[in-house]
Amino acid sequence: PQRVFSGVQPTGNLHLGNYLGAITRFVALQDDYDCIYCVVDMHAITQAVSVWGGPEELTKSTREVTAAFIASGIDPEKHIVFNQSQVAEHAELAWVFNCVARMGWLNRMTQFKEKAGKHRENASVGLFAYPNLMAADILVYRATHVPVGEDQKQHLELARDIAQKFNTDFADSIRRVSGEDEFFPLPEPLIQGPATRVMSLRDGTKKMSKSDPSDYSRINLTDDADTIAQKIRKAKTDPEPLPGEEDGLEPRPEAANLVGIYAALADRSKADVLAEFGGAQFSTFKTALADLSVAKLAPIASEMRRLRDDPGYIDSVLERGAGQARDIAGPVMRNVKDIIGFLR
Ligand code: AQP
Repeated sequence: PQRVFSGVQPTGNLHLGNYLGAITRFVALQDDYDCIYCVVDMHAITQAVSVWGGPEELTKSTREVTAAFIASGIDPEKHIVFNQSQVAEHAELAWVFNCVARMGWLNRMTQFKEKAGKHRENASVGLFAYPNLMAADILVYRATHVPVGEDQKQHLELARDIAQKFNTDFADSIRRVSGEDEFFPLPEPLIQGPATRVMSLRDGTKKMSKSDPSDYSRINLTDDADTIAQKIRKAKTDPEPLPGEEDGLEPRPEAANLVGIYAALADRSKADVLAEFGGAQFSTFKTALADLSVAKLAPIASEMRRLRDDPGYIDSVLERGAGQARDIAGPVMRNVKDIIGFLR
């Protein structure tokens, strides 16, 4: 089978957007692909220490994302689950990619602009080079498919550009070393379904995000039933009842978001959800959405709590996964060195 790679940052507040946009897809791909799911702790430190919370918080969040993976149904016995910093090849290949990618390519990345904000001079070099590390994460396993939310699409296109430039720049050497025409595959994004972009509950034009200062903007995977219900009750809406057709959602970002969340959680299409709730008031729809959210998320939260009490188990999963990851990344990186001409 073909290989899938994807990652989630351990930066706290794992939310419904991460769950629907990423983790549920990771789960769904397990039958058809060899999957590598990574807690990308080296990406987490690209932002200010105050954002990722410092050493204790990073360790805790790394275990928490791992617990969320397992609680959501990722099977670490069948697939590889590990944290990025345990496999040195990620950083090694990222350096090579720093020298393949062009400044102009990275200058176009909208996530850097959003995260660096107005004070770009104060952003870390790592935040700027983040997409190069992400390309290395994927390509060090020569992964072909990458399930991500829509916000990561631009980064994935950059990974393809890097793979292509490497393949072209070193074409002769690649043929000599590996006998292939192309060393790196061009990885494809897997972005489908009704919730590829879950928006903030306070503002339907902003994506739901870990770093939003308002906790009411997101549903955290660890929220209890009352908190989930309250956040949905308070979610921003407009005064109109729900439309009967999808077209009617277009000028109404908050309504579109809540319907999209419902559809994704229920594994139904938006049209199907609107066929049921079209004409209903938000109060009615929000009650149904809260009930559905609690039904889907409460078992995950309780399994995460159980796993939290067993950090030894989580750590052993990550250690074993890292060993398996190294077994794949090591030979690829040795080939890369030979292709470039690094003596070893
Ligand atoms: N709102 C979202 N809707 C759908 N998918 C989302 N993802 C994130 N937010 C949404 C997807 O979750 C995966 C892991 O994301 P990440 O933690 O590695 O990084 P991120 O995208 O930076 O997450 P946040 O919550 O948006 O963090 P901050 O606040 O730091 O910007 C990815 O596949 C992503 O697409």
